Amino acid sequence: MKLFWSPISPPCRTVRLVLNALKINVELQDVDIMGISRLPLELIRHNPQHTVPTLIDKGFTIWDSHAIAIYLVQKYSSDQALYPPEPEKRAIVNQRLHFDTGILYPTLYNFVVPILLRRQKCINVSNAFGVKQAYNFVNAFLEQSQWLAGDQITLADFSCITTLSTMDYLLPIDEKIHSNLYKYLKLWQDFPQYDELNLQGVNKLGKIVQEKLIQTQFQR
Ligand SMILES: N[C@@H](CCC(=O)N[C@@H](CS)C(=O)NCC(=O)O)C(=O)O
Repeated sequence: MKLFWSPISPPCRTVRLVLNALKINVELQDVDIMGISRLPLELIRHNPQHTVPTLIDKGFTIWDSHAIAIYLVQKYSSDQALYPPEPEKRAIVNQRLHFDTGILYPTLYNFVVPILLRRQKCINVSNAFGVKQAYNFVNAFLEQSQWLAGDQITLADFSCITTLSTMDYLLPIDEKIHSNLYKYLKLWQDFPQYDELNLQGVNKLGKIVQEKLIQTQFQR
């Protein structure tokens, strides 16, 4: 099994967390998503969108972190707890997965990409507001339970944590305003290999964003 990935990409870190939770070994191929070196031909050939994460498993190719995560649990896990089969429980997990695709990740993307690729010189107020609004939503999801879709960890958590922790690096979550969310991020710190599989990539992307902001401040 081969994964095209990048440590700075939140959806790639989600897939690494899921692979690790399911104890699946994978060959990793690092892709330069900042566009300095060329994309691997194998990725271009298999995924017309050229995005990471992309997984190739014995000739079967699948991309999009949410689709990959569901595939891995359904194909390789005897325990379906990460993606519970009961319709109501699964519906909640699905809602959170779509929330990540449709709201959380695009909010982070809109915040970061203009700084990384379009020479935006400072943090845009409306993009920062979007991040705070996303924090409000997730804080409300966590009113009833410690994990995002109930009392047990599910794929909903694996998907949203990588986006949320990246946002937290850039706009730190205020314990007084978003206390549930603040506790939720702390909860993850005990997760096996969380630092290696997620936080190292969060720090890497965070530092690149900070350096870009400093560089562009001094450019005309
Ligand atoms: N919804 C997708 C997002 C994938 C995505 O946008 N990946 C970015 C990196 S975070 C990428 O490959 N960007 C390079 C490109 O679009 O060419 C997922 O969850 O996997």
